[in-house]
Amino acid sequence: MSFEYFKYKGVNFSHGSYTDETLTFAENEFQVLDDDVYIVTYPKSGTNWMIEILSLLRTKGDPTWCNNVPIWLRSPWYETIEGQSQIKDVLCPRVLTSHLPFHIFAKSFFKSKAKIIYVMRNPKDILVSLFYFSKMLSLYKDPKTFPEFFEDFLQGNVLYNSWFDHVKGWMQMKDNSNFFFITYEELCKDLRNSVIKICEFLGKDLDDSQIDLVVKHSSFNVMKENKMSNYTLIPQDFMDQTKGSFMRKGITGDWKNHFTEAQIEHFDEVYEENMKYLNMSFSWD
Ligand code: PPS
Repeated sequence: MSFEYFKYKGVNFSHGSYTDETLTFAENEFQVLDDDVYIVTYPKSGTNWMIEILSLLRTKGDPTWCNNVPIWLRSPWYETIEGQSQIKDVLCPRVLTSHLPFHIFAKSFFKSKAKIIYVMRNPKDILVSLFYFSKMLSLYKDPKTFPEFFEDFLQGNVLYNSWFDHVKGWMQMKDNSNFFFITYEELCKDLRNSVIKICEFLGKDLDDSQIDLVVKHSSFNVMKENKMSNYTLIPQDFMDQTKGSFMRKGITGDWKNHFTEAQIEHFDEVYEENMKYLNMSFSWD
């Protein structure tokens, strides 16, 4: 079973977890607090990895909280039906999550001192990760074939619309002091150094051994075994674990195992066309 999509301000959402009311609330009425931290991402960019890292930073590397409380309760998606009912129980200072594009993010954020950590990932790897995840999660339309999904992704005909628009929208914030962006690729390449940079942005003071613990407990293998973080607790009719695994591969460059030469060429053309005015380069360029 998969839910139908509807549009809110031009963006695709799924009836499974969103309504016009929750989105209107998220955009216009939700009260951001000055000490909030938001993890903002396009889907499959490393959202949950960042939740795990920030959860471990809160406990200075002690994994007890991560091992006992589901990841979605530690840092709910504030725009979803479930997330909005869970927020009241979130520990302060709150760490909340969102996939919302820039133009419909909480208006109150822009008058606050709250912080955003924006995680980006090579869109080719996002496409592959999202293809497999869409087969499992009822929130997403079941992708028929890889070539069809490939086109849908490039045209933004997916949940939360186009990766290109998401990134271009949020990059308007890139020079703001309360906005920090990091890539999935950086996390993979040097997790320890990435954790140190995140601590600096958040003003967190952890010693070397505490940082080591954060790195250890947020590794792919540890998260994959942690049922509070690997999404195996989600009911089958919402996330069908027989069709895949949320903690799928956790690597960079898996697109090379999926794209044909023609798809690489087509993707690169669309990428160039969409990103040429951004004046930024990324490790995957
Ligand atoms: S979601 O559904 O949008 O919230 O997904 P998101 O958490 O953004 O991204 C899921 C992908 O991140 C990978 N992942 C990790 N990679 C490396 N290390 C760690 N610790 C980690 N945790 C999650 C996860 O495996 C998904 O990527 P793929 O490529 O599908 O494996």
